[in-house]
Amino acid sequence: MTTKKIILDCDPGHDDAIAMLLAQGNPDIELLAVTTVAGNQTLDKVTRNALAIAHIGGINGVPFAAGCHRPLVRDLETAPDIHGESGLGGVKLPKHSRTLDPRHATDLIIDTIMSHPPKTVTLVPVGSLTNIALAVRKAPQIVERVKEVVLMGGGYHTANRSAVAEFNIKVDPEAAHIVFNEKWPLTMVGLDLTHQARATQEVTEAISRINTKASRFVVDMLEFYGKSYEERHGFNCPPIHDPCAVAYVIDPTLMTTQKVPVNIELNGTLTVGMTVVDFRFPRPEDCHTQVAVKLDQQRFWQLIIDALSNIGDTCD
Ligand SMILES: [Ca+2]
Repeated sequence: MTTKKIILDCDPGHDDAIAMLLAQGNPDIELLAVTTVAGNQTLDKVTRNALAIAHIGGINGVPFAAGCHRPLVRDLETAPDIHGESGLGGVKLPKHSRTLDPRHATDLIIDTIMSHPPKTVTLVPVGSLTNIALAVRKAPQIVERVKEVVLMGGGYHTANRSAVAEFNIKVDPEAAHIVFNEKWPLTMVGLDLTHQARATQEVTEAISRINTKASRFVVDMLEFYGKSYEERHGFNCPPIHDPCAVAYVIDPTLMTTQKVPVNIELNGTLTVGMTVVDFRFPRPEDCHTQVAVKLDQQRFWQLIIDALSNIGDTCD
């Protein structure tokens, strides 16, 4: 299998952390850059968390850059109810001496895409789409240049931040509108898919048996995150959203998809941030968006477990 080159744009976040570790531990992924955006917590917190996860996962030689500290138009909304005040509640972050790339995330994204051959870099946003929207406005040539965009966000029947909107899209719908309306191939790995990726007791036990610093860190995260999800949403096993987008890049056969138009509601009185998915026939032939529908759960969790096993013990 050819290596898949990705840029991970994230807001760690428990599930973001697992997405980073999956990208690091999977041999088919080449992580080119990690960029952060305010979302689950403020930019300083999610950026600090990203660097700490890099340390735990032994992610070396990969530039990390901080991006936007707030959405394009709206005030910043964070998710302490799910991720805690630190953005990574339930774990103690290790001390390390890692530093950020001096560039703004949008510049790192643009430079990375433009310095690689056309159609070789996949953008994987798993937070709000602010950085990606700004990057595409600053350098529209990246649209033709990327291989595809595979994002975690939205949902066609399922929502979590309002009755009809998912968090990543709801907090910066204007950015999402920009990203979904550019003509690059875009896969929406939304809540309908990610709610099939539940960290069951069996999964947690399998991760626990790996017994490395990274796996113990994941188990501790899952305990906190699981409790948050139970209290906030009544789930007994929490959905692990963000790694699903990375998993799709690794192996698209893990999911079934449907090629359908998707757009973002900006003006509804009840529906701002809704990903409006048009399943009607006939489907337009030039449709550049698709939505993930069904997950092969067993193979998905095996990817996570294998990646964590591959990482081994990396930090002090
Ligand atoms: Ca995220």
